[in-house]
Amino acid sequence: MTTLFDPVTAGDLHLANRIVMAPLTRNRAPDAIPTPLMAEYYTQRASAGLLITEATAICHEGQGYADVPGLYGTEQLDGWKRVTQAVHHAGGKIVTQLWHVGRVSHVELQPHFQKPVAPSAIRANTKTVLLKDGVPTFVDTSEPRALDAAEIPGIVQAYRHAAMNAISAGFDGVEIHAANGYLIDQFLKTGSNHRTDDYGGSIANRARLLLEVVAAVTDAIGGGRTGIRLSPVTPANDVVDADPQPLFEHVAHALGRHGLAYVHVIEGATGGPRDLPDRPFDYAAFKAAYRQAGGTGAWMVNNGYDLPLAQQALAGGADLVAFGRPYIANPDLVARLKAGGPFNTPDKMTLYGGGAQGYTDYPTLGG
Ligand code: 8OZ
Repeated sequence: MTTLFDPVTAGDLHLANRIVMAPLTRNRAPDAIPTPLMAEYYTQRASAGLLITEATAICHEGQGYADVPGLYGTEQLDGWKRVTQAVHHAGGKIVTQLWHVGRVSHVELQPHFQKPVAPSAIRANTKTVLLKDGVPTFVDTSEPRALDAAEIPGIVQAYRHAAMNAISAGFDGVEIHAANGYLIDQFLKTGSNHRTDDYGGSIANRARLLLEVVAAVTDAIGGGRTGIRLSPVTPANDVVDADPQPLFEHVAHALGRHGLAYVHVIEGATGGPRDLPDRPFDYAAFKAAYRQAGGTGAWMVNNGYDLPLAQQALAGGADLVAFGRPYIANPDLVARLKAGGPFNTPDKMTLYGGGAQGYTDYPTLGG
């Protein structure tokens, strides 16, 4: 029987085990520049088969929260080089998550205080985080403006460029963040996309931006170094689709052709219930659509997993299991899962922003 501790190959990525550190926003990168403390944090967790960095903005317009990192400036890339070198030195593998927040932003975070961009000029009923006198403060997102179709090639180009930057900064690959109500997910779903051009209306049109981004990134760095994160039914950041099953089966089918390293699926509500009675979804049919289309990437599952549920997922055909909250407080999660625990509990007060406290100071087993 396959266990979480067995090695696996995901595209070009040869992973020592099937335990993945999920992307976790921690807001500790002032001026969007990764710090030496971040290098320490990721290195502490390098025994994971794969580390996925916190969501990282591909361009200034893609920024939506205070002190999240970027992948578009020289100093940002120098900061990431320190992270990837330290993780590789510790024997780990690390990909970065390519992020454009779309409408989940605030004018204060945008170039020249401009409106955030979105498929349609519909405000997300959600909060973002600004720093007020250094204190993280939740605020409503700003009213966005609808992107002109002529601007979309520039956005696709920003993803391509960020993917190339990621490789030059030493990452083993990238994960395209197409989940959780950010730009790509806003285009996918009917609640946030009211466009009447080639990027709105039909399923094929709403999936067009996602597939253009996948084509550009895989063309730039290779499908074997590219993963994608999807959340078919999450209500995170106020997204909803009227009929997610055919939408995501279309996406899965189209992804099958791109030779991706992995597909990363958030089951249910991000960080919340796995089963949503008002948003039913057949994940097995979604995966079958991907395999039927020739998709050979690793299938990565996420949301609320513990050891028994993870083993059940592997027995059911998943290849990788991503752990989010457990990785906040357990840098040696692999060893702890192997030992059957115990597990440290994360401190909610130090999740977003701050320094070493609640970040790099969680103890390992026996130390
Ligand atoms: C928590 C806080 C801010 C951003 C996501 C990037 O949900 C995030 C995020 C999570 O994907």
